Amino acid sequence: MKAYYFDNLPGDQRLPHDSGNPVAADDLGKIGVLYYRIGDLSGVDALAAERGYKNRDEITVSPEKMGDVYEAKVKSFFDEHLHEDEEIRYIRDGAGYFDVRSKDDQWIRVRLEKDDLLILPAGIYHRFTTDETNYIQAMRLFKDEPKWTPLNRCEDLNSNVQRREYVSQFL
Ligand code: KMT
Ligand code: NI
Repeated sequence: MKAYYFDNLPGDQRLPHDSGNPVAADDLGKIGVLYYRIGDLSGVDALAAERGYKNRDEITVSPEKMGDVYEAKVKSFFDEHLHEDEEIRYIRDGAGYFDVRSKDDQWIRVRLEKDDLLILPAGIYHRFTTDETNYIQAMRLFKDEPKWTPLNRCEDLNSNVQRREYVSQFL
């Protein structure tokens, strides 16, 4: 894991866009973003049990796996959005970037690789992209039916329950 402020320069979203201004894991915690490095599935099982997660699946984001829709998928993952559930991702292979909004609404880029696990709280604005290798395999954990419908950023979401809870707890 490596986290830093996004440089906001134009160019391919899959490039690092590293401003050179790092962000510590502790500071991610202050906006509710939790990072763990977990070497084997028993560690994930323990975390899942502790947080009441019963279900999981695996997704591969790559042109090989997704074919013609890959480019469109990667673009849509990169639209700023929130979810009404936590988003837990455990990276099994490859790499990618989750961008999360800081307290002052800047983008913080979090690079994840194999064995990195990230928890994004419900209600945080974020986006995702693959890197230049165009390949990531991730496990997604969920409690029951996943409520991962991406809700794109807009004024109306200011009154969304999960957004309000996130704002009152962390911002
Ligand atoms: C998401 O929520 O945008 C994703 O799960 C992207 C693929 S998983 C690395
Ligand atoms: Ni998301």
